Amino acid sequence: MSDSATLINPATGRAIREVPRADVDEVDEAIARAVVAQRAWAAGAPLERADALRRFARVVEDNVEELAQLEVLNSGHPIESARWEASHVAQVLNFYAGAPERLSGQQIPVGGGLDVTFHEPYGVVGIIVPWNFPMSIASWGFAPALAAGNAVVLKPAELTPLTAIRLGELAVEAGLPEGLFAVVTGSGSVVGQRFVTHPDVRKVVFTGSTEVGVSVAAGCAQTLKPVTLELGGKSANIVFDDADLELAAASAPGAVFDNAGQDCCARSRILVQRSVYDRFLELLEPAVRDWRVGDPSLESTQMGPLISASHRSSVASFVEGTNVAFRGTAPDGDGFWFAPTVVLAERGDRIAQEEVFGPVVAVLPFDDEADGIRLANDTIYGLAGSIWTENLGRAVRVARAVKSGVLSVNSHSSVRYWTPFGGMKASGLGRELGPDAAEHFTETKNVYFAADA
Ligand code: TXE
Repeated sequence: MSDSATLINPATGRAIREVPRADVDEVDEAIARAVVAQRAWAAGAPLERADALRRFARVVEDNVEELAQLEVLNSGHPIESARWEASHVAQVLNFYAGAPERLSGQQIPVGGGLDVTFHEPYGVVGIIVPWNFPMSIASWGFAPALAAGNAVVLKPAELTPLTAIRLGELAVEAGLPEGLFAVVTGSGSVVGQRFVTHPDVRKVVFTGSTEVGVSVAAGCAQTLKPVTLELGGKSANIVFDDADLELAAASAPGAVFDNAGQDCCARSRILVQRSVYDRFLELLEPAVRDWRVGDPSLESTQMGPLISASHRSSVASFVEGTNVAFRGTAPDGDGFWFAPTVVLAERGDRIAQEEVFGPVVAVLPFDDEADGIRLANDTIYGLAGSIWTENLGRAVRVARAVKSGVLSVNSHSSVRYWTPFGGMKASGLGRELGPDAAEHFTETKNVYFAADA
């Protein structure tokens, strides 16, 4: 028998709904149904899978507003961001709806016959999702996994399951076979862990903290189960003295405070060349003070609350004892509010090394190009980063030298569904999205046909 968890609206602190917490037997039942559904799904023509995913995309498009409102309620995302996230899910589905007919193998020259390769689906894929971008991160896994002929069991984060639950219903409404895409709510240590240990889950995709990611990978190693990990970050926003400083400063708050800093790609370290350090801070201050924090249901809001009371305490603990340069504003009262905060940091400080996952940015000076690169690489992470310079040669050199999976020059872009995304070092293993993602949900089979038998 499953028990339930109470969901809280982070903007008000009030309870909104009870959601079941599955036990191991219920997880096993979902996996058993997925095994059956997957066989029929993979046996169908590629066009059938493509059409089904296009229908799923259309149903999501028709329900963007409902999904967005659910995310505002459950996660405190500003409504405009939530609408973008829901539309993004439809776009990801549409993009990978093109994959079933493009999963071509190879024909390799051999003597005495014919040699061909097939991209075989794994079977059932387990996807474990965090609370920061509940819908979009889920779709990065389930869309390409389904396109490649797999079934999916998806575990949303305990705090934010509402949009995932609704996506599971919309999949059935769109005509996807019953059991093919199952959303199983519950705790990480029960549901997530069962994906890791169950022999019929043949691949795991995990997004979350580096600590849990390492334990998921260790568990998957026991059964030689491939795993994709999207983990933490401490990404650098590197501002050189030849940059367009006005533009760099104006865009810096959005690069770290979007989603209240609860973003694995948040540019949570701003590294500024010493010769323009003071000028940059002068320009940054009004941009931070103007960052609009408040009611997430308003279209003018740029940043909502943090996800929970305990996460707010954790974020606050990072700021204690630091040198705060200036702060933005946040509402008082109920809800897990935290004002955008700019800290002047030294190399080696905890605030310059660890992922805060909140609206806190550390600013550090550097001397020259080599020093800037050294500082950018001076954390265990390597997910994203931005480079601000008007010097093309420098942009090329620095982009090649910074050890991050995703970099952006004179902008802060990180995720486009048609380009690869993922981290180096402690930020992860494997890549999601981009042109090859469906193939990552397959195993290559090589078959030799003897012609002279
Ligand atoms: O992550 P967890 P939490 C970082 C961020 C944040 C911290 C904690 O710093 O403050 O992690 O967040 C499931 N086996 N990031 O506690 O615990 C869990 O139920 C299998 C950064 O939410 O890693 C949830 O669905 N699954 C990151 C998911 O794993 C398990 C995004 C993530 O939970 C499990 C999120 C287990 N033993 C957090 N234990 C980013 N950078 O994007 C938990 N889970």
